[in-house]
Amino acid sequence: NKHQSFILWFTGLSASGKSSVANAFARTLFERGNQAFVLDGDNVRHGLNNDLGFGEADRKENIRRIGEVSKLFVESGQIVLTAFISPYRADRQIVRDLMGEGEFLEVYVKCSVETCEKRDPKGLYKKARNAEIPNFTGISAPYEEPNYPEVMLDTEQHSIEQCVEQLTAILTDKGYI
Ligand code: GGZ
Repeated sequence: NKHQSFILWFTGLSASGKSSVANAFARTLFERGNQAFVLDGDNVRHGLNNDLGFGEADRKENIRRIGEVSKLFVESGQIVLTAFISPYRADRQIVRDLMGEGEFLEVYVKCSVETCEKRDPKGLYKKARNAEIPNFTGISAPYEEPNYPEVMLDTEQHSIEQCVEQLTAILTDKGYI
């Protein structure tokens, strides 16, 4: 393979399926004998970044730190899967620029606000509509779609399993796995 270690940077709305696809794909990688590690809100926002909120500046800092930590993991030989909304193009570009050529793959987990709001697994969209949560992505804060993601997965049209199959096929085709 061309690349032993790299970042798969999942981006998309809350409830789009980023963590589900990332975790399912990490299991696939593990079964194939690859070293993979998932960074998401559960292990980063509750720990390293528990001083950060959801204003624009804090989201930028959230992504900056996640980028730096991911780079360290890549240096240690892992395939890193990150699952954060990362709503700003410029912030994702900063992480891309931090990495070597071909070491950053942007995975756009595409799903409309309408569908994410229908799923609403944690009731956050409802709270955002009631203004109980300010700056909620897709409702009262922006989400900037990637212009040229390396991979696009549509969780509105496809199941998590189908998305994992697509991702496996694309990364195999590109020579990453
Ligand atoms: C968006 C929020 C917000 C606001 C809390 N806006 O579905 P979840 O719950 O588990 O994922 C969301 C998570 C977003 O954190 P990220 O670190 O991925 O965001 S970013 O990359 O923009 O920094 C959601 C919850 O935190 N959450 N408040 N206002 N999502």
